[in-house]
Amino acid sequence: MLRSSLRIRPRPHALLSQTHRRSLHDRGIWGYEEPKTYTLPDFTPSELANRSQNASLLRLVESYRRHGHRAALVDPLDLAQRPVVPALDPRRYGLGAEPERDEFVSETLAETGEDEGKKYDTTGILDFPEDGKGSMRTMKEISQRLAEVYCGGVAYEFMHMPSKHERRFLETLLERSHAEPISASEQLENWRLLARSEGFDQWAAKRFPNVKRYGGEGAESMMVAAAKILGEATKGGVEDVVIGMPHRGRLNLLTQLLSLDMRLLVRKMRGLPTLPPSLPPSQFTDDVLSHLFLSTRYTPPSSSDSLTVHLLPNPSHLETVTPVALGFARGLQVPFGSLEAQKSGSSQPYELGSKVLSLSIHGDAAFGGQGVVAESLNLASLPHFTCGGTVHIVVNNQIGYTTPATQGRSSFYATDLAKMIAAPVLHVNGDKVDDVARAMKLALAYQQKFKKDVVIDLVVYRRRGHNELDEPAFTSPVMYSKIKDLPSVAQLYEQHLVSQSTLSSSDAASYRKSHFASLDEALAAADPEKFTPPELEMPRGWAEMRWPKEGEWETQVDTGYDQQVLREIGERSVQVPDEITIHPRLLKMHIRKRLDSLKEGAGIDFATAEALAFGSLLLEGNHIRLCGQDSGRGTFSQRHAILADQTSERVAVPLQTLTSSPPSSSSSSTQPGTIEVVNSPLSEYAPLSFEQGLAYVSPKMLPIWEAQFGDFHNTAQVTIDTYLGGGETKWGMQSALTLLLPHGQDGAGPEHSSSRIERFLQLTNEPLSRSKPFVPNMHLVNVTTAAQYFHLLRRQMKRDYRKPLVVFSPKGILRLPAASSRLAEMAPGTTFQPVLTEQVADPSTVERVVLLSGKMYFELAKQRAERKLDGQIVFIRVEEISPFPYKAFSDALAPFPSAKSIAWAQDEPENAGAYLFVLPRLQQILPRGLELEYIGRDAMATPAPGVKKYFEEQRKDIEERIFAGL
Ligand SMILES: Cc1ncc(C[n+]2csc(CCOP(=O)(O)OP(=O)(O)O)c2C)c(N)n1
Repeated sequence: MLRSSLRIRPRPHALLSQTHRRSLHDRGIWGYEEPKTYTLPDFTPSELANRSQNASLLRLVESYRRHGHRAALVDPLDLAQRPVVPALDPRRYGLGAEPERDEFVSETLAETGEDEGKKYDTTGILDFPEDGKGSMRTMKEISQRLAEVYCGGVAYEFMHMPSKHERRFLETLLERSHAEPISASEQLENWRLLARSEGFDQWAAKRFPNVKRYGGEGAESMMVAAAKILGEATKGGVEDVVIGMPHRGRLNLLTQLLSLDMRLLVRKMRGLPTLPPSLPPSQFTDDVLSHLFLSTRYTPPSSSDSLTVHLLPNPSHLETVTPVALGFARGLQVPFGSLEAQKSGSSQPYELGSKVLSLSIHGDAAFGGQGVVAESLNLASLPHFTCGGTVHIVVNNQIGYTTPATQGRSSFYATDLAKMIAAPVLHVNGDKVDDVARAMKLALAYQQKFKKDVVIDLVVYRRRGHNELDEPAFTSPVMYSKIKDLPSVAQLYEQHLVSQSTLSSSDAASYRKSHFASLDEALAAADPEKFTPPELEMPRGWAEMRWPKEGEWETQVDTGYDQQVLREIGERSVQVPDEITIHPRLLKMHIRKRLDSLKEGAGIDFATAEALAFGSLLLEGNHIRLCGQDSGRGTFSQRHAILADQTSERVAVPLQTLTSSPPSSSSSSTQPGTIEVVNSPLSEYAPLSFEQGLAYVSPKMLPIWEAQFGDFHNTAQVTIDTYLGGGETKWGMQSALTLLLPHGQDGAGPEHSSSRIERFLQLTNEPLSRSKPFVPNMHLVNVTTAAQYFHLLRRQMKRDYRKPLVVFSPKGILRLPAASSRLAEMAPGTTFQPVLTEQVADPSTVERVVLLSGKMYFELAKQRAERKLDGQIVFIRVEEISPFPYKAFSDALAPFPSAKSIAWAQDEPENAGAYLFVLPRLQQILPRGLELEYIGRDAMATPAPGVKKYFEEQRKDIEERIFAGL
């Protein structure tokens, strides 16, 4: 029965209005995705009347929708006792004899004891397939239909969703389509996929018995699930699918569904590299078998359309790839998809999630156990993070390594976490292949309609141990005795197709045989004599980039910019739109100050320098995304990149106007890029990883992630280690990801004083010896002037290669006049300087040279003046700590051969900061006969003392030691 097409406009749902409320960014702000409202046909008056007349029947039906999943047959092992679900007993609703509570068992429908002929009007309550019988149905028919739909091979959890429209969309769709026939050709294709996946694992076990590959055996239906999503996505006009997935079945998916060259896989299995020989092992160390990745075109069987699949590289750390893939999926769309849509003159606004699909595959133990999953789910509908809905597939083999689900999570279902974003969850029995395909179709239909996340709990099992060399029966004997006797899903499906004459046993056998032979052929073809790994595919502009040469880092690029245009950029960065009335104090402390400094061409502070760098980069066609907690205003109230109207809270990002109307003084013909300024949720791991994903999309993208205070980056340590630090060498993927980590001792205590410079220094690939040439994996800087910051940001995009940059960024000197710069220091011909030294009238009077880094310089310079020691002691600042600027340092030291002592000063403890890194390096360039003295805090268990008294005592001590004896 069809529902009326009457359209009602619902009042905005509480969640949606909350979204409006919590979003500082509104319409017109680049990257802002407006929350949508949906209307679906309401019930007709006669349907409404019947719903109230047959309220008991309605309660029964609603109970199935709410509780049916608990009685469904979704576990192929059927290990857990399915509970008796009294809520599914019609008698509880007066629809039969008196309830006998213990009697009801959900899978065998209870006799109602009622007159079997009695019929109920199901109008507006339950849909039946078109069978000509109309809406009057017996309780038996009704119960049977409900049990078929809600307690079969797919179980649905959707009644927790706050939107009535979304619930009704799903309910209508699943009730109509739950038994939709699957065509014989699709069934055959699905069987071939299962057979290939199973065959691949058997082949690998035979040919490479000692290689751990985390096979897909027991979870082969993941292949069907993925293929169905890709097939439906292709039909729906999706152009790119971004996949983040872990180890399990990854190789099966890569080689048996996607077109990863089997010869690459064989090389990996033989322990050989798969990166091309043009990337030398001195720089590119490659990665393990289970981290293979690809970008490829995919054409579904019997389709002429295709799409691009990006299966992203992953580290072993489970779920780290999840937010990275989300960032990649958004990056393809904002700005690139949106800009393409604008260019093509499309009248339709670009809708996230329609052309690019995010597909996230998880293990059951990791999904519930890894906190980053919760962080990532939290990004799903946030205005500047959403990528238009992710389809999640939890490959639920009911065990994590050796840990059974009962010890791995507190929740009932492996997927319960997804309810935090009220996503619908479909639990599917992995052994029921047709149900898997139907569930995936439904999931994609939901994502495409609402552009929101949906979760598939694909319940399967793991036929072998965690890896192929493990014995699972050591720890899970009952589970594994059951699995031992279970035919594989490929075998079960084969039997099913043979029984319905879709497939013959002989055809099945010959398909398997020829598949095995084709794998052997690939093995032979992968002979290192015959096969060399091809060059990496470089999508979206990366081909314009190159690999830097060893030692090239020492040459600085001209990062200066036309001063007149910079002035205009600066003015535009504080131009308030007419419709916005900002806070009056901002006018004085921020806008006027900035305008004055621009006019004078001096006193440019850090925030202004940053705005100038951003604006100039935009005008050169780069896209910028600045993301961090409270980054719009800036933790230190220094940035004010987002201005809020004092009455409506509407906001403006003044720099954004450069995109549509460049300054009049700019003669550049380049189409300016976009800027997205994002206040992130209060987490680091997922947002930083998200920016890392974005950074991989294009070399035109400058994603900047900012920590509230530097210390907090360490909750995202996994991504820093495995992507930022090691990504390029493992996968040959460059990125310009830039971290701003406010750093500095100012008495704020153990956790607001340090960005753990020492840890980043340990992450660099910098050799200990100066004479060993290398290509740095990242740049680590601690800048002390606004101009230096300007040049650094620009350097990120001015080179024809990309490198991650970590800025131990200033806090206390953001507005310090001594740290400000002249506009002329940013003019054409100027560059970043890795070392800053001081001009001394007569270098021969200098007795002591103190090398240091960061804001401490300004305090010491002040002290020196007060102590009247100018000319006796000189400070040399290292601005780029790694790669260590040997040459610039030697040049800076050269004028002071008569100095009697050289010290390294730092306000961090001895075991922290840059000391242990610079020591062996400075020793290579110090003037003969001089030892490097250490002046700083003693080694400590924390980065800074917790109380002011100690802090001051230590500060004073350092100061005294620096000037002692002069
Ligand atoms: C962050 C992290 N912790 C621990 C591990 C070690 N480990 C590898 S696989 C695995 C079990 C994963 O179980 P599940 O998520 O269910 O996936 P499955 O292997 O069962 O498919 C563990 C604990 C890891 N890889 N990453």
